[in-house]
Amino acid sequence: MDRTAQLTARPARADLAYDPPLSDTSPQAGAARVLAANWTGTSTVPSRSLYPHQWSWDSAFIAIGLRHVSPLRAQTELETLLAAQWGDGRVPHIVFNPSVPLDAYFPSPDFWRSATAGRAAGAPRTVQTSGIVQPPVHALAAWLVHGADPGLSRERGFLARVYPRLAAWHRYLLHRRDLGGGGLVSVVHPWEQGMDNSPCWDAPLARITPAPARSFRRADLDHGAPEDRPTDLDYGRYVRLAADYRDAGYADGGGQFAVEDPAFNALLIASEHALARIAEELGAAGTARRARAERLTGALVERLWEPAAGQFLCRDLRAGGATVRERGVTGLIPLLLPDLPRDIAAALVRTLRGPHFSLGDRTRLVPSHDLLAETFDPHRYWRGPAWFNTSWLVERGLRTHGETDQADALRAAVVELAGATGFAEYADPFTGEACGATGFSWTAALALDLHQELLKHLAQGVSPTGTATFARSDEGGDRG
Ligand code: 9WN
Repeated sequence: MDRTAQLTARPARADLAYDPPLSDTSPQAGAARVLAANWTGTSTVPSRSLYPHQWSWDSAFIAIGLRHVSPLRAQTELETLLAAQWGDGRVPHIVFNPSVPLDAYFPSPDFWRSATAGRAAGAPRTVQTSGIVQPPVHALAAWLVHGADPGLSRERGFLARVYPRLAAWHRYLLHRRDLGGGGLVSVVHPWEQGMDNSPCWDAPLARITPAPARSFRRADLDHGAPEDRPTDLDYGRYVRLAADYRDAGYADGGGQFAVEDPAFNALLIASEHALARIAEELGAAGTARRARAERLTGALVERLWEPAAGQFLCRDLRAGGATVRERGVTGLIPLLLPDLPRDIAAALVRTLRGPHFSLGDRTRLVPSHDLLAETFDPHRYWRGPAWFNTSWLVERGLRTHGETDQADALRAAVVELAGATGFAEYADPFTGEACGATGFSWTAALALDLHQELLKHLAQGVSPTGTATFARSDEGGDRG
């Protein structure tokens, strides 16, 4: 916590641990203000303009930063999301706010029709949601949020309440989404993986017949420049895939799109390790979860590691398990796993610094796609620009593997550029110019988190190499 700001703060609102005065113009104060402005009372919108509901992986990243501002709000953020969990265990990618007009975001609740189309899968009756999912960052977030104020967490029974839901969520992924039968989870829509318009989806999407453009109205173009957003053709395919899934009652296994993705699976493994810690905190054993996380790490390496590329690549199950040759940032995210074989971690660091991502040379934040690819575009959604959540994950990975100088430089870039861009949704990877929405919640949250890490290390007079967020299974991990 920024003690100076705390001392000079206005009398704090009850649930705020960090409530800087308006006169404070530091980036940390700016980040806290973004999180306050985007707070709805029970959760945080990613962006007031572009994304006016609650998003799943956004909420996990937001909670990781929000814990420094208000541990209570951070707990509530995750609890609100998990309250919309389906009976089959899936955590929906959007939880809709009923007071937001239907035309503010597409696809809206009347497209997903969760309560009716999702009945067999156990969709909730009282809240409307989408029917697809997003990466499982939640158990990791819950563990970090607990560590920010263990007293409050225990008093409220936070972990005891979220643990069964998180366990059911992982069970859904592991049992219903192992579509390739090799132990890894598949995504059935590009929106599930979170990097929606990545060139990694071009080949798997190419065989999908797009829904006709006149059958839907995009709301994103009311707020974003068309040349930065996915094309109408891509949108037509997103809509077709989502509509087919809905019309099949959100049953898994039959769809035309099924991809094993490195980041999605790595985040599941990190969260499985976190669930082991949560279990232990609650007095149970974490051994089986750790063993599962190790098995999953083995499967990730066996199925998605590509030695010649020096990174992980996606596998397209509907093309007979063919490797997708595009190099997305997704293939670097497994660096966050502490138990990754040493030679693989070293190769990932080389790739990150090499010509394809050029970190520390041509780029300061990690680009979302291979700079050398024909498909690279520095401004279009997930086809090249840098997002702050992926840079945060890579920073955590670099630190975990003892790459302290690289991690320090990336941390400085995240903190500085988040503030300088007005907490932009993403940035031009070469110039750092703001792109997309500003006042974007996870940008503010994760910049705040890295700033807190920096303060903590300065206070300790050391720059530790790595147990902060992603600890080895035999280490203690972050307790706040
Ligand atoms: C579809 C909310 C979400 C993020 C995704 C990002 C974008 C939505 C969209 O916004 O996706 O879910 O309409 O483009 O790609 O990662 O969770 O911030």
